[in-house]
Amino acid sequence: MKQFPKDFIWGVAASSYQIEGAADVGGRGESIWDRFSHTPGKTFNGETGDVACDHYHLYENDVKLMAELGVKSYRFSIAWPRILPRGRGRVNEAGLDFYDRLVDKLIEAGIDPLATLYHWDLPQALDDEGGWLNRETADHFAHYTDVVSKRLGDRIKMWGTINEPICVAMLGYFTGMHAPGHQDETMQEMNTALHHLLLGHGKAVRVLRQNVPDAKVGAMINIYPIYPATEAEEDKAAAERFYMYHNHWFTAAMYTGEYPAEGLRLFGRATPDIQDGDMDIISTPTDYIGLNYYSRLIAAYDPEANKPLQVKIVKEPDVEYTAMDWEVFPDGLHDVLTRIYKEYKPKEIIIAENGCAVNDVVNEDGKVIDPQRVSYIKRHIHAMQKTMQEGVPVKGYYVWSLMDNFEWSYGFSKRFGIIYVDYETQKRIPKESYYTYQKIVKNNAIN
Ligand code: IFM
Repeated sequence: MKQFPKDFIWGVAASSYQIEGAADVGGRGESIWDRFSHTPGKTFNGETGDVACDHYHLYENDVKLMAELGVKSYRFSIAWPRILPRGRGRVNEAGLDFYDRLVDKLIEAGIDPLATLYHWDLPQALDDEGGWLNRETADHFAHYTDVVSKRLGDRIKMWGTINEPICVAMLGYFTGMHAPGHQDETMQEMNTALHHLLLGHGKAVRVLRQNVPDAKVGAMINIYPIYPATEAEEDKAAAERFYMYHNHWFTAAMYTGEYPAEGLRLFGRATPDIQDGDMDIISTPTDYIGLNYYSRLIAAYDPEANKPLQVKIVKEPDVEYTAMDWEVFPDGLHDVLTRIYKEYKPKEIIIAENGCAVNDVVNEDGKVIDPQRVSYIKRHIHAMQKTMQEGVPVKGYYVWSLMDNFEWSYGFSKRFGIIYVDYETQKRIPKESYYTYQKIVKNNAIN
């Protein structure tokens, strides 16, 4: 048995659009994901988050399951259009009331809330004014943060500003796979959206400092270790270029107040409009960095690939993949954590997401046995522990996800939960991985 520190935070994570449902309930406004998922051809089978796990109505039961699991913390996100149906202006009290009830239930159950403010459900009304391409969205985000933190800051002491900005920007403004579905090959939109997201992050940190001085504040970045496909110099350089854009872009901006010079040079005209003072705002000090880790990437130089990165992602044959077709590579967690810590020395790190999709089925006994997920979670916790023993300050670990949910453009076809959800009946069935994690949490140790 390898023990964890007494105050180690074990948690589970989920996000508003992926689980809440109740899309038209309690005065919630339309989000870009409502619009996108209702557009034919955008999601698997045209599935939407209209109902999802109906967590909006079933949250008490879900908190009970978390309490039985024994976790100390629940990372959820707040749906901006529930609070400000048009993104700014009128505040919807019923939306705040929902999170009030949820937070009270969590605290009653001894579970600390960690609220993420932006997990992708931008109010549609703001997208109509340009969304993240519009600099003012960063100010609206700060205002929304003000409203939410004034109401909930007496009980929520851990906040995350934005989740996975690279996904918002790359999938939302370059590949078009996510809302709002833009496909700008020049990458200008992607870089502009990223800059405004980061600006929103910095402004939100400042608001949170004012409203909840005793809170811990950070952002959630999805990180990939990126390895070259071969030892050839051009593959090594391609891997570094991709690493620079996937990881350094954020960590450098947040910790040094500068985007990587190499990135700015490469992107040339497709760089954002950085105004005086922006980088100071973006690098407002935080208390922790949330890192989401799932897999590694292997990169090769490809002169035909989109400029300026010119990178092709290659796959290792004959190794283990998840139902997302993501390689299982626990050592990558160790490698990337070590590198980020060495380069930026964040005060505290939390693994804000880690988990895997499996094609789970309910067996004849009504159980869900998911050995691949059990093994995935255990191997990643081992890798994290090894990194901690080498001196990297990881303070918490959150399984993605509490329960199966709406996996964005994949709809409900990918199951990431440690609790199975029968979407017809809304019945929850804790999987084998739930009981494995329960033991790890209870023992505060892994064997
Ligand atoms: O479901 C997503 C989550 O919303 C953000 N991080 C990755 C998860 C799995 O794809």
